[in-house]
Amino acid sequence: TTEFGWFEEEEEGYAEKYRGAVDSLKIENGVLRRYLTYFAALTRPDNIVLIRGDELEGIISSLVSEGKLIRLNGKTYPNSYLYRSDPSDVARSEKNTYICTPEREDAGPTNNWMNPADALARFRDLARGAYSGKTMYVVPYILGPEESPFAETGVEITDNPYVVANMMMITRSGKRALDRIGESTRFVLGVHVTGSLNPEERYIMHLPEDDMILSVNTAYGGNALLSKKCHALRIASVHAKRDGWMAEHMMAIEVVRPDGRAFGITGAFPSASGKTNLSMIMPPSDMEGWKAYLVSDDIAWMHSVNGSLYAINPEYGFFGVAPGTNERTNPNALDAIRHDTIFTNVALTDSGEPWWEGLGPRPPHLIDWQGRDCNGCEQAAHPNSRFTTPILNYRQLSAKYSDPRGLKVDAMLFGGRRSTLVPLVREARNWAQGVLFGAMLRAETTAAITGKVGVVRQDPMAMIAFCGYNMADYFSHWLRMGSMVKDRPRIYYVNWFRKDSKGEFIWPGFGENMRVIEWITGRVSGEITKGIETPIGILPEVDDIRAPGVSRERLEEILSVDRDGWLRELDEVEAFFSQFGDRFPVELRKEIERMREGLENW
Ligand code: GTP
Ligand code: SPV
Ligand code: MN
Repeated sequence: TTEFGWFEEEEEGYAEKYRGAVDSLKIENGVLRRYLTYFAALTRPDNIVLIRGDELEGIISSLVSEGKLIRLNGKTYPNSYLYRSDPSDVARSEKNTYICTPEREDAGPTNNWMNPADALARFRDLARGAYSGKTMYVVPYILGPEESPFAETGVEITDNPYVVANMMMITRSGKRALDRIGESTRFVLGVHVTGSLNPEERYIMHLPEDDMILSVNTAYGGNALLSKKCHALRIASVHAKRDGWMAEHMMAIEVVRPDGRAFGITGAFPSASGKTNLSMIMPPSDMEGWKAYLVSDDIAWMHSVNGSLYAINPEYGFFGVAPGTNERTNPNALDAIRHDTIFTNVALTDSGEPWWEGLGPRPPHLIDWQGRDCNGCEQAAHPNSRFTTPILNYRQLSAKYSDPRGLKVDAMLFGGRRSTLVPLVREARNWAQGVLFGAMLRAETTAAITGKVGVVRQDPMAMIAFCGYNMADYFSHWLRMGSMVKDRPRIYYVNWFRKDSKGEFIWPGFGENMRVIEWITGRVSGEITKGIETPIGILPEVDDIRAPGVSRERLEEILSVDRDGWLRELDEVEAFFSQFGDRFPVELRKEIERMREGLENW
């Protein structure tokens, strides 16, 4: 992190007052001490608490006694709690999220942009005195296995104990992180101010050149848990481009077949589109001997090692979508969230248990996510309600999770919600076409982001909201990674979300997705050589997808190519790409032309 010279006179007076408090924390890192002094002088807390690692219990019990956390049924959900966020603050808000670079072009046309100096000025106005009467918490954290050379460190400053509790669950935090930071200046600083929660004055600002994140007037998820989307994706993506690796919005699993052969698979799907569920997949009962172990449910950092690509999970816990989770769709998640879990914005039953749409039969009486009596109300849990659970609670964790090098990646998936057009699965002919698959990712929007639900939007690599720099350069970086890695993973595009004319899902999804993975392992291992070569990639022969629950007719429908539909899709994709002008890579343009020509002659 670069040192900064923006102490203002006004804060300088307060700085004197806080210098002693900061010194008493005995932090050896001089840059961090200066930051803490400055931000304390700006926000003016009553006291400062440095998180060392054993504070979680105390923070939770004080939240409980203040009535901010509700203790759930101790028999069925031991050490678990319900939190209700402000109703105006229930999802990531992309319109308030900014990449702050000196040049607008470096943020690119798909990010909101602000000049770093303006971002700091705005933050100072909104944050001044905002911690008064409160505690300033300092949370040092590590992203990645502690022993990994690929791990990064960060420090989040916040006035919000709910944020601290979540950060302590989803990152490796406390003394071990501070020790790892040592005297290094290479840590990311996040400053979070709960503030008024006024959505009109909400800002989530990223300053990649300073390794700094400033977040104000929100306390929800990815807006406030700054290690997650802000550091591990937006800031890390800038590091990754600079240093030749990949910070991706991907789940990662190790799939082991009955013959003992293991495959590393990563997958990028937009928010609330199936990453966590796929990462926790339970193979269907007739696929005896198939196993899936989790490495990551949301973010993968991938590095080239001896010519292969390896994925680590920067996180230490889940912040997963609750609705839709049940004994059939995701038994492994249900098992993990049965203890030591914070639920946010779910409904509450009369027996003190959490409830959400899709969990099972609706109890006769519920309290909804806003704490109101729910008599016949339409929605009891918020559609973006979530669980925060330590990853060590998860029963099928891969040994690769703690491996400093991570999981070797054999296949990468892209996908998203598309009720029409996009086939169940297709394989890219080569890396460049695979990059085009990712760049062409378009999906129906979900409740994970504030705004309209169900509209198709372009979301390249599921990174539209998370790439910390110009997305055209990001595409070039993907292409470059293809030449850096010799043993390149194969790239696939999947779609679990095709619907029939009645609006029902055609593909059963969840555990059944293992049948698509079975085909992928056959392709990767070279056992399945036949496939249908089409301009949009290689599709499986219908007989090569073993899906007892889906009729042949319906399977054929989701494994076909709608030529005219794809030509229209290409028009829309190209209209999206046109905003990048000359910065858009030539190689990718060639791939588009090849696909278009192929379709025209198809
Ligand atoms: P974020 O955590 O927001 O990044 O989302 P995610 O990508 O992890 O999505 P998640 O796995 O939590 O799934 C979101 C919603 O999609 C849940 O309601 C799931 O039940 C549903 N879902 C996940 N996988 C499938 C599937 O294969 N088929 C269908 N029909 N729904 C699915
Ligand atoms: C997402 O929206 O992509 C999430 C939830 O995973 S949040 O952590 O709020 O970003
Ligand atoms: Mn998720």
